[in-house]
Amino acid sequence: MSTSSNVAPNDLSAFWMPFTANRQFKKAPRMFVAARDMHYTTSDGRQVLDGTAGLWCVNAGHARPKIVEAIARQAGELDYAPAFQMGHPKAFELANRLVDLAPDGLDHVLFTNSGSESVETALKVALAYHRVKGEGSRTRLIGRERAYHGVNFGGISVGGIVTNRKMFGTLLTGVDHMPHTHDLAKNAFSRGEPEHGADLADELERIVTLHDASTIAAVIVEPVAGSTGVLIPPPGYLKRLREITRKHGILLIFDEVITGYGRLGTPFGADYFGVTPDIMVTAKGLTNGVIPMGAVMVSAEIHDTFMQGPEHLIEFFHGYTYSGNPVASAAALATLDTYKEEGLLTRGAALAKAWEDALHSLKGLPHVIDIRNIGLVGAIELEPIAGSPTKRAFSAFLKAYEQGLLVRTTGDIIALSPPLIISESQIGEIVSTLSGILKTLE
Ligand code: PXG
Repeated sequence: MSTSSNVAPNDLSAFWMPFTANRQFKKAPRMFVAARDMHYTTSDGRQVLDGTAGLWCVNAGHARPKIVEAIARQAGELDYAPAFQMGHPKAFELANRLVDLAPDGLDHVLFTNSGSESVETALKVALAYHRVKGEGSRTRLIGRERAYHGVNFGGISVGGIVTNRKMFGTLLTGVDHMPHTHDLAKNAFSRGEPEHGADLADELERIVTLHDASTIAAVIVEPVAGSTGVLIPPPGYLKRLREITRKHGILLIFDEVITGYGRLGTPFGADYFGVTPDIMVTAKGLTNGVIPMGAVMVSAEIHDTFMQGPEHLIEFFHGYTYSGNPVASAAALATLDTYKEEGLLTRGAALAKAWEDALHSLKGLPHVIDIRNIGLVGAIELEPIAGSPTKRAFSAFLKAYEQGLLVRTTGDIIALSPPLIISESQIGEIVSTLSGILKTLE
């Protein structure tokens, strides 16, 4: 029996952990018991520098007082209000704040509880929008190879990561995929946007020609693909997708679950690339990761299309028990305040050059076949061990953890995305720890 005073319980079997090598973990558990600013504390009392903002979400750093206080206050004042047919002020206030922050043209917000739910919400809005408009033949959804759009059925259908798809049957029908833009042969060790590959956007024209535009509802892409190993689009690629979708009456959805809330040094990826989608999917940094919440921003054109017919009728049959939950809304408002007060949504731009130079100093170390960076995102791609893909990067992850640094790995790629409060000396610390590890990797 474990009690609440047990910081490191020894019976770990009941919790089937997500996206984790469960047996490996439970033999040698890695437990965090506290966190503040840039650091976690482990159950054995060590400090670990957070090189990943948790899972790309703790953009303002850990245990920020304003957010902690807002959650406590809200839970004591109005803990829950029904999400359907009732309201509470903070959800409306938050929606207005998000519309102000989002690129011009995204004027309405639907709330969810995660990135995965935000993706499903966006895909359903897109399908229903065309149907309400009288273009119900537009049912196809176009994603991209290597894309990550969460783990629900719509998201894995438009997603392009085979391990996340192959176990789960036939998925959604009527989905097609564009090629990804990752090209090591041409673009290895690019700083920022890689030079080659903008023409890959024209693959969308080929898909439109194959299926006909009248059958296609939406195209969904991550402005920068994160989970799959930080794949940065070539200059002009996203603009071209915007032109093609607009020309054919297809909605463009940006999945900004990772690129949103300052990760690239701009509030959203849309701002960084100067391309505004019709729908923007967000989560993670919205509440600094503290309380689950997502937000989907849509254009006035989409929203207004639904607002017709008798006024007592529900316009869109979708939503969650916790859409716009009061405590989550309070957490998000305090998070946005923190971002604003500390200039965090643009701090990544000021640090980007130092970050880029630090990461690229690892070029030439053993096994390093590519280094990529944009804003405060980085990736170091390693040559896989022959016959044992992922093992080399995973052992780098384990060594980093032992040496007081948290990184993420996907395949044989080490991904980095520190909280936006990181100092230049902490950037140096990340790189020097990794440098030592890369020199000793098998
Ligand atoms: N879209 C994108 C682009 C994401 O990156 C999701 C949707 C799903 O969000 P939820 O909240 O349902 O997990 C994500 C999530 C990693 C990592 O280390 C990335 C994510 C989640 C966990 C780990 O790359 N992205």
